[in-house]
Amino acid sequence: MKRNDLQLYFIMGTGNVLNKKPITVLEKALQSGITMFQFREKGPNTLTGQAYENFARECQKLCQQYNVPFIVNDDVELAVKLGAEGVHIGQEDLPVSMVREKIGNMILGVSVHSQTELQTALQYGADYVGIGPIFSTTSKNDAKPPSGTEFLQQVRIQYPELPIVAIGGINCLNAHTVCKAGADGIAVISAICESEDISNTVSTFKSLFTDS
Ligand code: 3NM
Repeated sequence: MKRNDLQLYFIMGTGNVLNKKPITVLEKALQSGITMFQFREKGPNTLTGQAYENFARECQKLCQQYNVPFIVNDDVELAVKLGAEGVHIGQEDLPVSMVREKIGNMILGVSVHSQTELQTALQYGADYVGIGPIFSTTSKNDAKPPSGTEFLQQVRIQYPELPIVAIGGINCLNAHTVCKAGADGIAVISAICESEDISNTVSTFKSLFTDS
């Protein structure tokens, strides 16, 4: 994978979007220049069965039109079935080794919160790691307490070439701190799902990682 693909990593499921059509939000985000997308259909009242798969396919098709990698959260079977570009897993999901075995050389992203988790992820060939929640978030029910940027900074110093994406409570006002701490990019849900002006939000975020 290209490290630059992590610059602005948008994550969305139907549960994250109020008063708008989720697919319209994704299309606007793609038009505006997001660099990676994660399909994350989790939480109460989310789609199941055929509707779940259909929505995933719809999102994938749009990502293909914009040439943006389509990553599936957790659901390895779905990722393989759809021929997604990759899978992202947390620590509650299948072990990293098992996921790597099932997905071959697809992109594998792993959320890590400690050295031990980081070492396991690297041992089994994670292509990138997600570090968070940097700030407090309301988008993940079981999120850990906010960690700040210390661990992120440590990992960057330890592994200068490792693709790292920061996540959790990141918005246009605080994103510069994770950029300074060494992240290759940011992953966001609410900053885009709840934006009144997606195009402006996307360019604000991207300018942090492209201007220096
Ligand atoms: N994972 P928002 S925080 C999906 O810490 C997710 O691993 C996290 O949403 C982690 O941008 C998070 O709205 C939610 O804060 C990110």
